[in-house]
Amino acid sequence: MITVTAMKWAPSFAAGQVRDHRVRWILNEVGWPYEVRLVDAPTMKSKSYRGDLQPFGQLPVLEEAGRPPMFESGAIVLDVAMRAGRFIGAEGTADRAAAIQWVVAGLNSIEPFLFNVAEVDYFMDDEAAKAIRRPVVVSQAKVRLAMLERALDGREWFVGDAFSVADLMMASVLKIARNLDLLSDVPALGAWQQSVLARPAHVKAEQDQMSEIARHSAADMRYDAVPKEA
Ligand SMILES: N[C@@H](CCC(=O)N[C@@H](CS)C(=O)NCC(=O)O)C(=O)O
Repeated sequence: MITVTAMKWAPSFAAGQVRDHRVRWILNEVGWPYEVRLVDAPTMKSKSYRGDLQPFGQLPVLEEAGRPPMFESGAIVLDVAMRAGRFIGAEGTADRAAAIQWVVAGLNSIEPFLFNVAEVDYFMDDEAAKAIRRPVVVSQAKVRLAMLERALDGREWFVGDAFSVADLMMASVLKIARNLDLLSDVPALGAWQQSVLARPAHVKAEQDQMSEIARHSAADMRYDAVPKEA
């Protein structure tokens, strides 16, 4: 049996977007059953978790009997798709290379720009510093999103003529942009994302994560019990 690690609770801006939703999504797409292990902050930050599961004290982690545990949501999505032989093109083909390329582009060339805006909106307290930084990072993110919309060029899928991990990862990454209202200038990209997120495998992944979060509270994360050295 596969186990996916997820947070007991997350703040409302993150509910439905915590990165384990990507792992649940690909597992739902390929039809592999899995269990979810909900963890709190002291567990994630513990020496044993970092030593055995995720060196940075984060999630998701995919655990599976007979295999070493795996971290990094992008790596897990790629690995599951390759092992299932679905949604990633055949081995050695140009479609597989392009699918991998777009997964990495989502994580490496789009997500950091969106995260810069998220950091300002969700984590910066200094209002004066925020007022200076926000327009800069919003503008940079919007330029990137416009480039992405041009690259998609009205196609239904990023690679070939079918849904692939490229679409999964890009639509997942763009959830941050939707939450931050950054998609208004790229309506075609926004509409494309909506259609990909409507896939039942994603809807279930998101709903499952959100309902687990709704059943818990911030106190269940026990942030005050995180070991000092973490
Ligand atoms: N690059 C990693 C990022 C993992 C990550 O940032 N996870 C967040 C949840 S989305 C986390 O564990 N946050 C809790 C923390 O850092 O304490 C991945 O894609 O798996």
